[in-house]
Amino acid sequence: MEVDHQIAQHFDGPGQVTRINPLGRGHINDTFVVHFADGPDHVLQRINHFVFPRPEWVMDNIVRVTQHLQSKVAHLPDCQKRSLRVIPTRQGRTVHVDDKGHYWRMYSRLHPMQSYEQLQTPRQAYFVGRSFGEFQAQLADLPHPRLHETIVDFHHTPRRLSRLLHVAQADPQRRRSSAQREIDFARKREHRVEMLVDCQRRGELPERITHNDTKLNNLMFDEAGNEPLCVLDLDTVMPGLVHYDFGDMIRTGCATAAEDEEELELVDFDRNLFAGICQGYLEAGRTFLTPLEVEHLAFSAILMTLEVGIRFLTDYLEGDLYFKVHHPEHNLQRARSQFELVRKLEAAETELHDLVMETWSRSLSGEMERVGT
Ligand code: GN1
Ligand code: MG
Repeated sequence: MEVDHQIAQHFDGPGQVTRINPLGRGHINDTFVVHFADGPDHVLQRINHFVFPRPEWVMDNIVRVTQHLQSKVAHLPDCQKRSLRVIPTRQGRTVHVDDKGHYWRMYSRLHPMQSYEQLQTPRQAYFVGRSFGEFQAQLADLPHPRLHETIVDFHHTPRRLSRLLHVAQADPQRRRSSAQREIDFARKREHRVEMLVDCQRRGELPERITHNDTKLNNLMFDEAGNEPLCVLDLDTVMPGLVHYDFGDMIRTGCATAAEDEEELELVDFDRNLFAGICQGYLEAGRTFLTPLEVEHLAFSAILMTLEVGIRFLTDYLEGDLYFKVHHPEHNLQRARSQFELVRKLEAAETELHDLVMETWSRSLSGEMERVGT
């Protein structure tokens, strides 16, 4: 997609735009890097308006969250690399709306840094867990009012499943026959999807501010790729359960294969990476997590993996309206790969739960040793 330089010129960047190139691998927004004649590169994004019906709410949240995070890291070295910074338009607004009604925003570019599609070492995994745990801890005292829900019921798994079954019934694209096995896979887990929302309804799990999209590639590591510095993709930072972040971290941070892996025998998770994430997360979460939150962490890895599989499958049946796809079967392939990962996690559920609980008691008694040092 070509972007008119005029769009970038609406923002308060460093002078004349020279080039705009595509960037990143997100499934939702369109992302570009903007080069300027006399200043550092910036990131330009077109917010997916179909996915985020109220882009101005997204930006309200992001401005509050990034300012709060900046205040928390101001004393650290490289503090300007540790949080996103929104670049306003020349009129002082957080978004530019073009003549076609598309919403655009700009960030300063965090450079040079790198993100991962797959982790290599338990030490990296430890840092991933710690980073997202610290992210939750840093936002715990964000002043009122409550953040906007940028996507309503984003992680309401029971509603995600009912929607899948409804779409499967209607079968608008005549794709159901090719996905029957996957639909049955999801339906068979109907009795498990209520667990977290039920606990929350009963007041057993507290609402917190969570990231809600803790995909591994939403974390920027330093140039050497050792230590994460900055959490990206703040569009879904809103009220949620800690499990949404922990679960998605495990789904993407411990996987041995790509999210859309076609060869299902390659799909599994790595126990050492699981242990690393767990240790980092619980160490950061020691100050705020409740015992019941910890109790459900292992399960959340299964639930979040199942949920995203359900979402991919629903989108396949609806004709790929939500996630970007590279071929017509892509969402089905993603769903298959995620459901295979669900199978593997389910088979190890007790073991993973025990590991979480042991790590938690060690972290409470201060017995943590550094991973991989
Ligand atoms: C989307 O934007 P990206 O690619 O980080 C999606 C997540 C999914 C993820 C699956 C707003 O995240 O919920 O888990 O794809 N984001 C939104 O890869 O729906
Ligand atoms: Mg995203």
